[in-house]
Amino acid sequence: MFDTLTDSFKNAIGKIRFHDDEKALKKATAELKKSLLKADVHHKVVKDLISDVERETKKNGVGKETFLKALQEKLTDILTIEGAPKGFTFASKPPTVVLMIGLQGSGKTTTTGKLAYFLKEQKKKKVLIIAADLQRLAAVEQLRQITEQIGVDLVADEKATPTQIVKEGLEKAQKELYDVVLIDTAGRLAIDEELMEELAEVKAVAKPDELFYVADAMTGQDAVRTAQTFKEKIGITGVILTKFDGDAKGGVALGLSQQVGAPLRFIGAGEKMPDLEQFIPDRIVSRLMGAGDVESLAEKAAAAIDPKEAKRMTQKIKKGQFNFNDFLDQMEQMKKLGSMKSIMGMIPGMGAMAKQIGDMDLENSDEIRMIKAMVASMTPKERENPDLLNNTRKRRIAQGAGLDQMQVNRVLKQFKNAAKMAKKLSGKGGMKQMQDLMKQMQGGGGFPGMPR
Ligand SMILES: Nc1nc2c(ncn2[C@@H]2O[C@H](COP(=O)(O)OP(=O)(O)O)[C@@H](O)[C@H]2O)c(=O)[nH]1
Ligand SMILES: [Mg+2]
Repeated sequence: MFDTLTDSFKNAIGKIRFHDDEKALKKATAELKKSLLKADVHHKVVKDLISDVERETKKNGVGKETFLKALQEKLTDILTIEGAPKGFTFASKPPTVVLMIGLQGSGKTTTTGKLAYFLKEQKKKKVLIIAADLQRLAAVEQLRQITEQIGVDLVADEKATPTQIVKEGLEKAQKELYDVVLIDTAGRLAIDEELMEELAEVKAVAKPDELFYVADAMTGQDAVRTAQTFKEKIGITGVILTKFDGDAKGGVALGLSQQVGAPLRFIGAGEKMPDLEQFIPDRIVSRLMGAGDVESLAEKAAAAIDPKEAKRMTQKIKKGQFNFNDFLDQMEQMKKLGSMKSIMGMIPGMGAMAKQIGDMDLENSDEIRMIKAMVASMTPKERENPDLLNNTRKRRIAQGAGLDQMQVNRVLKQFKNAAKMAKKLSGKGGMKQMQDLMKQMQGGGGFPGMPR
């Protein structure tokens, strides 16, 4: 995420020389301007940003430090709407009611699921979803599948009207003490009066604490314009930008809050449930300036990883007892953190590696699939103790997994090496070794286990 933008900032920063004069500053801002426009940031936002950064830098004496400070301040300024909450905030009296609105196909239903997943897994909340899109029969079915997958309750009734189902859902939420209620609504291909009336009625009944406008990032500046219209006609408290993974440029995210006058609150970057990230201005600025976003990463990890379990695992690794069952458990935990690329992007200095990894899919890489097939063909004892695997057993496993014996040998060797490496890293001086390893990987050579 934000690759193009981060690169633009890095380039511009690199253009400021140590013996600084206004010429160097001009060169840097010209570079920044060019690349921001190329990334699709709105021209007014760019003009405003450049002139403010120039003025502030000059005021404090031209130099790399002053330039960076001015840029950081201005970016935070652009992304921040005064008085707007940082991250998701809960109503003082539960349930917190959230209305999801937007055009058809923008990603409302998917994002409703993602948001529910985020609130359940990261915030440990009891979440109820109301299906108030009764335009299309398939819409309710889609939501039913999503809620089953993530284990969240759903209120739906194909024969009710949107306001009826919302009333019914809210009553249930009151009675059964839900923390959050998310309401998925119908969209249209374009803005029309009938839709606006329906949404206004639903809004009157739901009395939402949050009104999220869901916008498709791939529609560029159109996303901004429709958000403006919905803000005028219905009123919104925030925007969620979806399909950010398909928008290579990413500049819309930078100008959106200022242009719409409502904060960008979340970004969706993928079709899976964990692919939703909070948009918190200072953290995003930190990432744009190449400093990573350790806070978000720590939050995600803390929510996904059970500390007791983590301790048990570390002990096993230290004793060299890491086995196939542990491996599968770890894979499950990793999945909750989201895509590998988004995780890497949050670690300072790892942006370049994130790019290399591309969209490596933890679940579906060839290696992982082979290991899963092999584990499925093992007896419980073999899963617990990889050392049991002699040639006879390996042959049986290869057959069961539909692999040849060379493949099985290769995977076993990799697994043992990985366990050895983990044991080493968990000991003293492990962090330093880890850094060396990362450096090696960044200097070409690829990432071990990466699909070729
Ligand atoms: N790649 C990608 N696809 C998404 C994202 N969000 C939604 N989609 C896809 O966009 C399509 C429309 O989404 P849906 O939630 O049904 O839109 P709705 O009509 O607004 O409810 C579906 O195929 C989703 O899988 C995203 O962040 N990234
Ligand atoms: Mg929908």
